[in-house]
Amino acid sequence: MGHLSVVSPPNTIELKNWHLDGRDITESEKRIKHLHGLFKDEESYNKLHPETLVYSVQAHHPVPEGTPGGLFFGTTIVQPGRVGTEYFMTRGHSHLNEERTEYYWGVQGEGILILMNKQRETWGENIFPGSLHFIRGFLAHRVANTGPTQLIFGASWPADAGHNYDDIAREGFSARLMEVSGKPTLVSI
Ligand code: PAN
Ligand code: ZN
Repeated sequence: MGHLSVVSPPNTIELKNWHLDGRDITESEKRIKHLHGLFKDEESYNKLHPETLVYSVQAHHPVPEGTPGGLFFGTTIVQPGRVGTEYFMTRGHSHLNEERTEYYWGVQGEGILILMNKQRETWGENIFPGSLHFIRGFLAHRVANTGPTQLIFGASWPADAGHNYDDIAREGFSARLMEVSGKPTLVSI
């Protein structure tokens, strides 16, 4: 970049599916074998092929993790599927820096953003193409795919948010999203 120069940006988004291209992008995949203990029905979990893909994430990290004022940007694809009657979902986390907020938005498919506050009250917001979700601070968040096709959503979060997976791994959310009488339903645990 130089004074008066006009250049192409280092990154692009494929607007059909929000696939990210360019520099500073990380990719990660979560398969059934990586998600021990996440789903309620262990018998059904053990019957699934360990390599079954559950979700994948691309994230653009233009500044180092922890940079005050920095922003990250990502695309998550959750595959359609269930473990027993529980929908495929992300692990879920709160931010280590608990007051840090985040935007999610729906790109493709249908799902539910599951939110839980510090009092362990849990609720959901429908995700659909064009839905916009502001995740307030202090909320644990996770996404389940409730439809027959891939669920794709975008996210942007502060570079100094950090991710706390331990609390959710240990205590879970206070409700699980299950199919009950053919409908996605938050069921208290
Ligand atoms: C998202 C999530 C992404 C995957 O980018 O990290 O959807 O979910 P888990 O991190 O819970 O596995 C985000 O919320 N970043 O803060
Ligand atoms: Zn987050």
